[in-house]
Amino acid sequence: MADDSKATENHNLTSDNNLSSESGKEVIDSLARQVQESLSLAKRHKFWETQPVGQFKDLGVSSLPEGPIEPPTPLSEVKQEPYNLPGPYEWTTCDLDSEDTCNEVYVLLTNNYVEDDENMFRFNYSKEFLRWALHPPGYYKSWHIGVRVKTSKKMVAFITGVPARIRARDTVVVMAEINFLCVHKKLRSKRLAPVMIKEVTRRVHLENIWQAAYTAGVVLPTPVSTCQYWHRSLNPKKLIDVGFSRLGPRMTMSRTMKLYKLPDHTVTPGFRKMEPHDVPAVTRLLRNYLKQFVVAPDFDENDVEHWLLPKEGVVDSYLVESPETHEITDFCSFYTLPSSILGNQNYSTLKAAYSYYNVSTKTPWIQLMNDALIVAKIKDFDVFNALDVMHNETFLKELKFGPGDGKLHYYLYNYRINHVLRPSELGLVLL
Ligand code: MYA
Repeated sequence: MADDSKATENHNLTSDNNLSSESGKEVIDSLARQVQESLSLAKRHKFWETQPVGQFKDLGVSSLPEGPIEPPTPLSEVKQEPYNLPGPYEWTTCDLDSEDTCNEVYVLLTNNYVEDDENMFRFNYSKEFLRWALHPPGYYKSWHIGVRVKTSKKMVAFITGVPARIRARDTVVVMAEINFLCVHKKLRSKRLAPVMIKEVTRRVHLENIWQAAYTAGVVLPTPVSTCQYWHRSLNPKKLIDVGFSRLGPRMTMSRTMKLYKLPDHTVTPGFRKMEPHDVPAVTRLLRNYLKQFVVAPDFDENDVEHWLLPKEGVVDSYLVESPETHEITDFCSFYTLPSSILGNQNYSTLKAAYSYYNVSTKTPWIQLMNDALIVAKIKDFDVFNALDVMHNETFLKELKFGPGDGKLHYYLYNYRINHVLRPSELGLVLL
């Protein structure tokens, strides 16, 4: 946007100038045009400009109606054949239940998925996690899409969708949650990503679904909200040793370790692990809590069973059962997402817990989430991460989380929300 206004300034400058000769004016006009073009080109999104997503030029234009940007096309008009890939590559539908396929996906992501800005850490989703993330109720295998080299069959790219009911204000919309877009490092910048996005879109359309939700670290047209990660050290010595955090000014290692020390046991009476028989009560608690956010999942009992029942090494959930009434009053959960530590002599993995869905009705937020930190510490996590979504801001600073440097942008495909949302208006966490 800043570039555009600069270009306009340049243009005005030339047309207001009293130039003596017409040819001089033409030269300057053409120069101005070139400057304008190059400045706006730098900000152009050749692919995203063609897609039904909020465009930067429409930011703040609240006269456009909220809801779908374009209507569904008749299913018979949806392209029946896959998009063309460049010659050496072919599509493959991935069966994550197959140990071999799951392993191929795991290896691709482990070596090529998201890194931090300084390339010190790379997400290392486990195979169990991938199976969980990609097999929710009603999933479509056809939405788990790989790209292979035709000759060697090596998997070199991946993208996935899973179905979800997501509420935007008063409307529940069936959407695809798109995740795990990855192109092998050696094949970057060849415009493979747009083909993959078009192909997953086509396969989503074939199921008569026309909207999607996704998050990314990069700015694209146009975020519905921009959130920030906060980090709570659980093992500060390791975090400092591997360069994840730095020793604060006037801090020694022993003072830092003391600062982040946590009790050995949780403190809330009735705090315990969630069990299968808790699914109905947790669903009620969570549905009631999520009502207040502008964008949030519409979870039913099947969703809660899948996404929130504890799964070893994947997702942990705890709740507070009132010792007197046996009512379930509070809930907290986190998922396990380690990162590979790139090029460190002493450590290869950072064990990170990511705050998932939390609800406080009786236990104060700080006490509830401190208990979550205590169980994460007991389970040997090095760091507990949380976005500033939902009510998380009420405990982040007090519980000694520090702000991270990266931003996470939330997007909706083919769905317009008129105002950019504050993170606290978001009730959605994507993996
Ligand atoms: S976010 C995680 C993304 N993955 C990584 O960051 C892993 C490491 N990076 C890579 O593997 C590659 O750099 C990727 C791009 C694959 C990301 N989301 O092929 P290219 C646009 C959307 O030459 P490459 C996640 O998984 C870019 O702006 N678009 O680039 C959610 C440019 O378009 P334009 C992205 O670097 C994914 C074009 O791609 C992203 O080789 C949600 C360049 O293509 C990104 N993260 O490959 C996907 N990064 O010219 C959208 C770059 O217009 C889903 N680009 O600027 C949309 C909904 C679809 C379903 C709809 C159903 C109705």
